[in-house]
Amino acid sequence: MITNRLLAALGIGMLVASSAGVAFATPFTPVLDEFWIVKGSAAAGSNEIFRDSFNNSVPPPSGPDGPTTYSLFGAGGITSEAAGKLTMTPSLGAPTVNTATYADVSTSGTRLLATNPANPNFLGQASSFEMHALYDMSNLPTVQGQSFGLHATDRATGIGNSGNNTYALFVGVNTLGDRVVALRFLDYTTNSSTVIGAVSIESLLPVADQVDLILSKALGSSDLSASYVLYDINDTIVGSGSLGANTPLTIYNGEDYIRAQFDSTDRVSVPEPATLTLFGIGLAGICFMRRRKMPEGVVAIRETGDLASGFRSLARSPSTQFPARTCRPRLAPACRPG
Ligand SMILES: [Ca+2]
Ligand SMILES: [Ca+2]
Repeated sequence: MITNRLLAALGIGMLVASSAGVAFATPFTPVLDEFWIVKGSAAAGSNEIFRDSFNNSVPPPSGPDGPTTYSLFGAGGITSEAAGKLTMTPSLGAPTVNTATYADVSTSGTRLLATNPANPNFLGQASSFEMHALYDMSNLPTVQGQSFGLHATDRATGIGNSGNNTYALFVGVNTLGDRVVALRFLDYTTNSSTVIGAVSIESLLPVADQVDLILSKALGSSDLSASYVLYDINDTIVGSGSLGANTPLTIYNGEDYIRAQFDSTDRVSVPEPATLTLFGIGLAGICFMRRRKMPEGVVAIRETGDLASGFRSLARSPSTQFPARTCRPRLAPACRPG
């Protein structure tokens, strides 16, 4: 049954979305080249359980597992799939976080993984896995609030199918205006988020063609690892590193499994002072409705893409060489695991 509260929330939400999506003259349109998951380890033998190369011109929610491969958030922000590239326009997505002066608008796709522990696709604590999002570096964020990235979110059956935290590995812009690879922790228990680490990649931008964002987990561990690899046009590694190496990236707190999500966010200005109150009420209503009617794979608080909060206090993670555990997919299919 559609309640008055839902109608009010939806109506104001649409007003916000339509009036807020005009903040930047040139829309931010990040491009995702590939999204894949490998289960297992080099020692135990690995198996690629999922890969979307975005090469059939049918955009998400369709994917390799059929027409409902993904759960979409902000579906309007998925703007095209062509020639092996998924282009997003997050300003056309859904508003998520706001202050008095801005709103973050995002779009995301969450792969609907198997929920049965017996299924080989199940990403439980007992398994080891890597999830990858390979982004094109031609469409980069230019201002704070714009980002593209990879999220790992825990899920639990029996408690509303939601866990208590997410790790977001993304390319964004810091307070100095530098492009960075950053790692953010989202805590749904305290409804807060923290930047764990960020590394500037500004000096590599002239040669970087693609960035592989990787969230992985070792066998039996409760913690994730976050890393990235930058490639040039000849698929030579020009930069790599890890984030949060000195911080336990604990994600299993008794939850059952992990889901992988690609995500992009843009920032739009809040239109009129007179509408701020309605804006807040509308978003609160939407959040409330989402909290109660949250589709699988969608979480109530989200990465803002804003590196300002907590950025001064973050410790730069040591830049370590990332071991080449899987071949770069687009040029070396023969090297793919499994
Ligand atoms: Ca497709
Ligand atoms: Ca957790």
